[in-house]
Amino acid sequence: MDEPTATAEVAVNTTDNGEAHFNPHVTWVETDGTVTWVLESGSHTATAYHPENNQPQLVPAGTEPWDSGMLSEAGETFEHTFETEGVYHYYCAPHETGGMIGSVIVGEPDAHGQPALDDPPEDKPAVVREKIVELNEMCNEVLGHGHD
Ligand SMILES: [Cu+2]
Repeated sequence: MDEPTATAEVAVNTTDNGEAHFNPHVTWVETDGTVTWVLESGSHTATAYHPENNQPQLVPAGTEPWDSGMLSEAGETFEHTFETEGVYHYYCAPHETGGMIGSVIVGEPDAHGQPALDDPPEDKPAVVREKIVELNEMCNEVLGHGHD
């Protein structure tokens, strides 16, 4: 990924060996950009880590929550427009604990001060924490904020 785009698509699927994925894991759009999730297979959601979704806040402060609800028909889509620069983590409700978690980067935020990029929530299972650490590394790489 070289630069953010105005719109982006994320494929949502269950592979033949049963693994559930958001593809790509990290999506990068401009401020006011729109992400469209497209269900390819399986039954999944795309749900923000937001207090209003009964989750820790892994999105920028003051932003609206989103939740696709269950997508279960191939070709079904859900879209969300991101008005605030920052890093947003989201998950699939039935498969979060299988590590089905993804990220949206909006604009070119300073990596510091992004709740999403903090250490993962301590009350989450190890699989979820590991996935968030992995996503944070990918996000930091996109933002040119590698390890010191
Ligand atoms: Cu899923």
